[in-house]
Amino acid sequence: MLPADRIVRTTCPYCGVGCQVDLHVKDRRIFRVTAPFDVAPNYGRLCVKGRFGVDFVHHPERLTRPLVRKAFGQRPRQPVGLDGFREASWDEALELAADHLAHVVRTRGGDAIGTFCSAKATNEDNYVFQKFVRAVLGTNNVDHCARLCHAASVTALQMAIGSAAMSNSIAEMSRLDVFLVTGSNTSETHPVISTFLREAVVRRGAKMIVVDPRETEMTHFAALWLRQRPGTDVALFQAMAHVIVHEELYNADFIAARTEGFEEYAASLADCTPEWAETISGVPAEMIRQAARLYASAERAAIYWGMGISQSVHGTENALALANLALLTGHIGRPGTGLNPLRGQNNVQGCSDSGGLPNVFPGYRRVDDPQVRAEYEAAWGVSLNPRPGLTTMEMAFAAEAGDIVAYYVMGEDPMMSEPNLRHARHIVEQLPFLLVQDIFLTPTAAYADIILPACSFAEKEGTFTNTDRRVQRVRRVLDPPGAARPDWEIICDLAKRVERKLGRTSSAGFDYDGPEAIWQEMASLTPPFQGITYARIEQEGGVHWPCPSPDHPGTPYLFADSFPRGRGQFVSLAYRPSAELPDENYPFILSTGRVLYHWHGGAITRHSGLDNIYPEPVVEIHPHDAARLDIRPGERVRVRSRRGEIVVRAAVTARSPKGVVFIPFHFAEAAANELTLDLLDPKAKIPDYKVCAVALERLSSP
Ligand SMILES: Nc1nc2c(c(=O)[nH]1)N[C@H]1C(S)=C(S)[C@@H](COP(=O)(O)OP(=O)(O)OC[C@H]3O[C@@H](n4cnc5c(=O)[nH]c(N)nc54)[C@H](O)[C@@H]3O)O[C@H]1N2
Ligand SMILES: Nc1nc2c(c(=O)[nH]1)N[C@H]1C(S)=C(S)[C@@H](COP(=O)(O)OP(=O)(O)OC[C@H]3O[C@@H](n4cnc5c(=O)[nH]c(N)nc54)[C@H](O)[C@@H]3O)O[C@H]1N2
Ligand code: SF4
Ligand SMILES: [Mo]
Repeated sequence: MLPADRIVRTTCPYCGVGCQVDLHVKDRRIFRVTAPFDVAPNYGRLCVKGRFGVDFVHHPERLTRPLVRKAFGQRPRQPVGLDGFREASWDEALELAADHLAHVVRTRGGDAIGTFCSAKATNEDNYVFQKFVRAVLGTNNVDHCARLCHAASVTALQMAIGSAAMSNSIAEMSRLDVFLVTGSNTSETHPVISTFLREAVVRRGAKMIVVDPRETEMTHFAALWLRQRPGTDVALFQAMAHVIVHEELYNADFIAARTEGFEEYAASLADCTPEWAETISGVPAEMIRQAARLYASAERAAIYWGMGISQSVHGTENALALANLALLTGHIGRPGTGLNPLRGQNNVQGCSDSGGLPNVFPGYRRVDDPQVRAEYEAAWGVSLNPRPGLTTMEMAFAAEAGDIVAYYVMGEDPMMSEPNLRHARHIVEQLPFLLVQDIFLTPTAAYADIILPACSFAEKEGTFTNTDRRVQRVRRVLDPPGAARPDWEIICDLAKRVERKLGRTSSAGFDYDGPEAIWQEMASLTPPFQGITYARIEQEGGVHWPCPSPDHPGTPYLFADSFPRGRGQFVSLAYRPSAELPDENYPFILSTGRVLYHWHGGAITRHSGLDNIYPEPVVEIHPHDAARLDIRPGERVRVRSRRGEIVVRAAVTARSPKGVVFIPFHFAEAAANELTLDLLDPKAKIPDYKVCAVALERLSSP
């Protein structure tokens, strides 16, 4: 083994588990990744991405210079490769970008600009990003991929209890008693968490209930696996609630002390019998009863969920159905109980916490609350726009209508991650100005007028906040490639130039010594962070917010005494079918999602060694359906929806149920989002990535 020049402790850049890693560096290359065995949250464990997937930082295609489109200003804009851009100095690129943004602010107002911050970037990057957007551009149009992710969970939990963060810590997982996992392919998407969950089952005899249409590694460890038809969760969970009410398995003391709306809600369940739910979901009524009894009569029971719940046109109702179960049984507010939306990106929790949302400042304080706004106006020395901004998909629709004329996209790849890509592309082709800040030339950057090259996690300092609200450090291990700069530094430079061009006499403040100073400013304005400092993270490895003062220990589990909204609110629900169901022309349900080795649009994993392990997309087809269509394993198949088509090879497997095909959305050459539907959940504005209708046709032999 080579002796390392340096070993630097930092946080894995992939998923929300937030594993602590030691990067071993020799001759300016990371040649080995290990995990400290004595540190939370992973205690020595890593998945394949953390262990072998961080080599993307060394990829020769990393962006190293600011780039300006050669055909600057031509419409419709076409996607171009590197040869469609010319290199520019930072000064030229930022002046040009600032000119365009300032021009829009002057002529149309800041609300004509749409911005996307990044769940891949640090808290500090995102704090200055939203500060720039609100204080300089004068709009609240700032959002990020959380909208395409747990938006429905957030909306539902706000309604039910007033806070959307995961209630429990990762540390509690291996001591669980009974727990329900639904809509989460945990072993591929939160792999280290899945090892703690499985440990609870294997070592401690915990009982896991899995509710998922698709077979995953988790289903192999389940005491009960309820395999519902996609999109039928509300019926199934309402029936579980029906059983709990009718068999009087609910927690009357908890309901009386800590909830409201029980009577009305209980009455609304009258017709939601397990037999009714069986006709809708296909899950045998008896299994629904067993699941209800197991969950309700446990001493402690927790619920974990992912995108199968959230990414639906009735995602808010799905998540409310789960919240109702926890309120009925009082399985919340004690260790080993609770409601846990597993957060996906390394810093999606932190990006939201740091104000990367259209309706709130950092710490979820509303932009339309005059008192809160006054605090920020005083701190930043500017007057602020009181109107909540637009969400991700609303910005796209506003751009289509011509109400938004410029986009600033930092660390997101909407031309891979948004639904119905043909439509999404059409919007971007017409957009007057597109500024992208990324580490690779992504399908989105290919449309940019100007590309700003950013540092990756390995080249900058800062913090990420993982899924259990633990604020952890990101440390610089490498020099930036070429002229790339940390995101926060780029934003500050751009912000000052826009301020100058707008003729502002004083600045909202973009001169920071570094990320620590940014953290201090954010924490001073955000009560739940006030006890968290870099020095403390250094000592403790990480601190769970809320942590309101330096002597506060941090909060690993929430809601011990009360909910942020006071009492927990029961919400009556009605089952509604999915927005697009199979028919004669499009006879299959398409479900999209993830595989272990890849990340979203593939920007980073396809520039890593992981791409050799899983080099191409497949469509999973049930053997019964494959036989009917005469499709053999490995054959090329055309998959069509009302919106587009792609060609992929067939993987014949019973993992997905009959009539349902699954395609991962990581591959630009056959992007699943060419097919998906851009209808939204009316409350949370999240699209349905889990149910749309497609047709399959065999093309040829492999
Ligand atoms: N390897 C890898 N890991 C990742 C990511 C990645 O891209 N790659 N992304 C990260 C991000 S941002 C996120 S949000 C998480 C997502 O993590 P997950 O939510 O675990 O990821 P998905 O693949 O979207 O899987 C969703 C699950 O929902 C199930 N499902 C489908 N339809 C339904 C339904 O109607 N009801 C229910 N109850 N379930 C259904 C699917 O069968 C699948 O098991 O993963 C994070 N981790
Ligand atoms: N069909 C389908 N579509 C989906 C989903 C699905 O299940 N099915 N899931 C949705 C979900 S849950 C999510 S979260 C979204 C994710 O959607 P996106 O957030 O758009 O996807 P990523 O590919 O993670 O984009 C991150 C970008 O940041 C860049 N990057 C990495 N590190 C840095 C950095 O430090 N600085 C900067 N500036 N850039 C950086 C990467 O190169 C990449 O281009 O996709 C959504 N889309
Ligand atoms: S589980 Fe998540 S945080 Fe941990 S190593 Fe894997 S991708 Fe990284
Ligand atoms: Mo996500």
